[in-house]
Amino acid sequence: MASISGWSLPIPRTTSPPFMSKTQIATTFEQVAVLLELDGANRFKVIAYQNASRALATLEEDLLLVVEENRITDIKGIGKGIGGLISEAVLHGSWGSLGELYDKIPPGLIEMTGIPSLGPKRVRLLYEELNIDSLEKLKIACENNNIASLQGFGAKSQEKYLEGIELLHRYQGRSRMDIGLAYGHSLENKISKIPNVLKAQLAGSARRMRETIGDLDIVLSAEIEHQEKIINQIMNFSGIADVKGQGTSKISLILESEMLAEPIIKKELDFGLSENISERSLNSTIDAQIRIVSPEAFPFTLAYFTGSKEHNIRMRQRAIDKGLRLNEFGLFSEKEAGDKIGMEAAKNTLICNTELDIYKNLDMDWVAPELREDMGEIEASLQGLLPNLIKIDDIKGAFHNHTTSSDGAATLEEMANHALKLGWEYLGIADHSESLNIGGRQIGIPSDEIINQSIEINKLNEYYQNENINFRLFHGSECDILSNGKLDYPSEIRNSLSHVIGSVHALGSWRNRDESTNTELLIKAIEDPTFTILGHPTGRILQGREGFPLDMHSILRTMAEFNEEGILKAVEINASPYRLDLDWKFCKYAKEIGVPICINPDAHDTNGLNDIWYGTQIARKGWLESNDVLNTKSGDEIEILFGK
Ligand code: DGT
Ligand code: CA
Ligand code: ZN
Repeated sequence: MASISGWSLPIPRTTSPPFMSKTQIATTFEQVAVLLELDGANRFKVIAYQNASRALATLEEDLLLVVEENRITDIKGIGKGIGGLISEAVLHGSWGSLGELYDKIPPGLIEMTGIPSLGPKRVRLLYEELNIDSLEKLKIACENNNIASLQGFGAKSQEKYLEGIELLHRYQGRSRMDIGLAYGHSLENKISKIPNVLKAQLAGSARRMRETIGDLDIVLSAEIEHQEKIINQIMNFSGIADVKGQGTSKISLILESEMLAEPIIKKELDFGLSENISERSLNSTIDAQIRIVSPEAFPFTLAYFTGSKEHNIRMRQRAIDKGLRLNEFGLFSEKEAGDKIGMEAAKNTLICNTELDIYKNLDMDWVAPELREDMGEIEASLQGLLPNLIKIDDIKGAFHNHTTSSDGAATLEEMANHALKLGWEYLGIADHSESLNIGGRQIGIPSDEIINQSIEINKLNEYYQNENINFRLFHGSECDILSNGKLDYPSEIRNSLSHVIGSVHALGSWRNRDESTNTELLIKAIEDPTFTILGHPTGRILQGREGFPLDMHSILRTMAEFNEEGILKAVEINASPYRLDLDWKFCKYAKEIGVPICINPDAHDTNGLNDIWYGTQIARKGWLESNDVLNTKSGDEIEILFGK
């Protein structure tokens, strides 16, 4: 969640050790590191807490056992002082003198660190120099041009901060899909295991696979006589930061990362995703609304809270057109219900055992939750024209992935082995191109070194062939689209590769230009004969930064024209949960006009390949079928399409 109204130390919830869990302590230490930096503490002290946090987050052993056996300082990254704190937290549930630090730092400073380009060190400077201790004061200072003159800051920083404040407000209280789903499925899992719970299911935007999730909605069914006991058991779950409300049929909670301590065993999420989550979810919280209903009402309540609101409105209208009324408790005759409302009105509901029955009673096909956005699904359902959505098992490989040759953390071979483990037929390698610099450091592969990667790839491909392994590597490049619309690298190099993913990275000039100039320049890049795939089309980072202005329809139309002539130009759904760019709202259009889509994890390590799952959810949300997606083709088919 983006909104942080000050931090506080966790309070013990159990009556015997361990009073604090690994995740609670790891999260606390992560916060302590930020607080220390805000306090101007010694750099080494800050790093010590960061290291300890990481060490705990990845510790596989039982922490209580480690503490009891006095082995805590044996763990790499944990020294004597911090080791003592850990023992105290685990054995006694207290935190030494950390409370003083928590009290000392103004909450507004913590909130300011939520701005993407503003770290604790700069926040401290702003506080010391200009007494800025809240987002409001920061906004005023930026608007009055008070920051540009500070040493180390400039007019650009002011602009960035203003943008950041706006983003923070817009996303306030929302979580990225990966984090939201991890919480949602964990909670759903835990609730399902409570005795006498008949069904428990995640609803709301999480079930609809939105790219960000406001709050979680969970619907559970149980016979009325068991409901009170079930509520009490939920209230005793670990991982509840706070209780916002508790009634007989609804509880409203704030969850924290302790909720994620147990691995998610849910089948459709069993895609190695939990390994990514632990490092991404530290410090997060999310709200959850849990509703408890009788078994008869369950499908109606589930459908209602799955939404979207817009879809619900259309469904209600459909019911009205058939002389019926639909609410969260039932589907029943309007005439019979008369003035009655809510559960009372639904007393004589048509019996529906599942959501499917609700749609059936309205002469409609069941609509997959992802599609319930009133974007044409009602009409398609009435006409029997809903798409047969792509599934994760349809995916046979991916084209945009990095290795240690640019900014990846895994070698070519490690990446290939992970792809094999996923059951893929191929893996496209697309490291960054020559021009890409980050902070003055060259990230991309220089022109004269790309041949080395080719040799290595050919060698591996020969090996796969000799061993009769149905797997191959495609040697591509994530080639920078320069600010003038030209592609990086000399054309001979691009020509020698199997595929060229054109991506904009130096967003600066693109963000400062108008939509039509950007569109024109991007089209110029797409028109280059070596260009194959448009990578992360807008450059957006969810909850981090907006993409650059672009007429996406026009871009897609240009690509469609090429495809009509048999020249492959595909657009990427970047599957990283930080990006999910192309936005799902454009997928249906791309498909309708005949632009192939590829789902690309943009993996920078082996686990990153698992992100393909998120991209596939977004593809489903965008109405895509297996046939619309390039990575459902076989290795042989891709080879022909790439012409290499
Ligand atoms: P979120 O939480 O902002 O990511 O988005 P949702 O879609 O989960 O929305 P939320 O949590 O406010 O409500 C869950 C569902 O409940 C929503 O998708 C549809 C249903 N709902 C909520 N308010 C209304 C309403 O005023 N009218 C109708 N028809 N449905 C509603
Ligand atoms: Ca919600
Ligand atoms: Zn990129």
